[in-house]
Amino acid sequence: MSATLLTQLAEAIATNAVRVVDLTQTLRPSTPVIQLPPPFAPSNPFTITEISHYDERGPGWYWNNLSMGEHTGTHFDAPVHWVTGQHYADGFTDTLPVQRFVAPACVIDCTKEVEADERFVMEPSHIEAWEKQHGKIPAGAWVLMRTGWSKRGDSPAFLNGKEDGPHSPGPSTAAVTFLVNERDVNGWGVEAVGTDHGQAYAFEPAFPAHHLMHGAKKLGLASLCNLDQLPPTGALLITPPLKIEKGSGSPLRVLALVAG
Ligand code: 23J
Ligand code: MN
Repeated sequence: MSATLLTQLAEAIATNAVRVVDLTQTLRPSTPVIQLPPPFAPSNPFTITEISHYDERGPGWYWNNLSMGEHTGTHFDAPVHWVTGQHYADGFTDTLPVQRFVAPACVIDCTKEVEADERFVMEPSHIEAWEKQHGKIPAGAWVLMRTGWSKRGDSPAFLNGKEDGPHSPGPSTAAVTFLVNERDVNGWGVEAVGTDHGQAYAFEPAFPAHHLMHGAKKLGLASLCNLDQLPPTGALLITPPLKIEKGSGSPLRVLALVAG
């Protein structure tokens, strides 16, 4: 390993030969939070209150108190988030190997399909079609589902709750099974509020992106944006969650390094 590799990378970032793309939604009180039906316990929204603002409470400094659920806004799902990943001692935000927070990304563009059907289900056939064009998804890569969903911002259309639950896109059980068993991915990332399809409570198993990914110690990313600024292959993601002791996930800043 040569020192010049990192020197060259620093130079490329400084000159914009390698772009740094922000895949993070702004965290604010209007940030949509996943709504679970009763009897399930709700997650708190994001709140921010001033401690001081160059005033009598602190004349020389500005700072805030924060409160939120771990799974708020652009956030990271750790393996222990799901009951299927509960036994992984190295599956918490504070115990995951940090190498897993730096990994390449494959971006599958489902924008057109989701424009036609907001309940689009991504199947193995979509992954196979992508691989025909862009090559095999390498072990240890993130797979990101680009849908354009982030353009809905903080509006009600982002959660898109209906009488039969949220109408939002996501992967089928077969697609998740393929990515876990046949491709050994690092994790699965989406633009919607959660990694699973809006109707995934009715899939078998329920919530396959959570059940199967986390059961195999894979990671999750939700509420991503700016995926339209990424190439199908070649981006490098930087995704360290907060080091919460025994954390199941956390809001985070997601950055992508993109050459050219
Ligand atoms: C808890 C229960 C169900 C779901 C979720 C959380 C998420 O999507 C999440 O943020 O991990 S579907
Ligand atoms: Mn989550």
